[in-house]
Amino acid sequence: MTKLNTSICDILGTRYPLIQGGMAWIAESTLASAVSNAGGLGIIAGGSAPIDYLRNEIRKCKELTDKPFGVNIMLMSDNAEDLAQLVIDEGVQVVTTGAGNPGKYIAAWKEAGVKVIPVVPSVALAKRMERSGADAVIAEGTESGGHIGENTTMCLVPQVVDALSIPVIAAGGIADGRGVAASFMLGAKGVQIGTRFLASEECVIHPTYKELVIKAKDTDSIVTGRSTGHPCRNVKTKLTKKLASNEMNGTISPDEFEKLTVGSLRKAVQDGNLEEGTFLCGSIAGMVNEVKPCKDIIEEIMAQASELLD
Ligand code: TUI
Repeated sequence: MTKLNTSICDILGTRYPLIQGGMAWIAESTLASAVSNAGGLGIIAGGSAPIDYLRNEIRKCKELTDKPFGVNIMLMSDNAEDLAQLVIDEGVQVVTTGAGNPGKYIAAWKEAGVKVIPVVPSVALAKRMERSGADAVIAEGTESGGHIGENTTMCLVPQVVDALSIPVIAAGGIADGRGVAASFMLGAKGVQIGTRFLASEECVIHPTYKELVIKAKDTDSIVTGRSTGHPCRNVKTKLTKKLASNEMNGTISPDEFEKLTVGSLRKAVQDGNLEEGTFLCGSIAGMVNEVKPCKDIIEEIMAQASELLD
């Protein structure tokens, strides 16, 4: 059986080269510890949460696993600087970042011995991250859920691999062993998976959210927020269809869009509110059809990838 033990396992201190996506409002200590206990790297999402919430989740995760786990810093958050310091103070082993350039934090993280793995949507930012001392990068294609760049996983990953000496982790559109094997063929040394874990037993989102992901077909994701410069991929619902079409025909201004969507992810995750919630998901949701424990998800993915790579 092909060993999937790569340089990413050495950097993360994990059995498998697999990182769980840092999904804001979703990825907390229950999910992160389940992924870490199953041999991947669980991630707690900082999102735009208050610092006390994140500190508490980090401490809970330490109780739930003795394996390494990480924290995602969402750089558009007003309190990103405080959260960036918190991961140092709490001795978190790995930090991933999203929605911006984490350059100004990298030296302090490295000094504290934190492994730094920024999400990048382009070769240009990937090169800057390597120069700034990142340990690896996550090249995330537009198939991903949430805030996205323009390039696809298939095009982005090999170009980032060619441009960098540090290892590259592929993300966007990966939910089974075929996606992992394909990522390896593109030169990636690991994968980040988000949407598949939405339909895990340990993911503590509203049942309506899980049901939407499980029922989604291949054509059931939609991008909103293009007019604001912050495009986000969601489950297609009455609300997201209306938002996208209003943006397209100019009947909603960026300001009105922001007003309508503020707090909408929380409404999806906690309340399952179909009228006002935005249910972020990747375009691979069509392939996610069953809720399972994280351990089963990870073992099935890795066994299939290993067999294919053989
Ligand atoms: O960050 C994500 N996914 C997210 S963050 C989020 S919360 C949010 N909600 C609404 C608007 C904005 C954020 C929900 N989902 N994925 C990682 C990711 N990072 N995707 C794209 C990027 C990215 C984009 C631009 C990373 C760096 C970047 O750099 C711009 C620059 O400053 O060079």
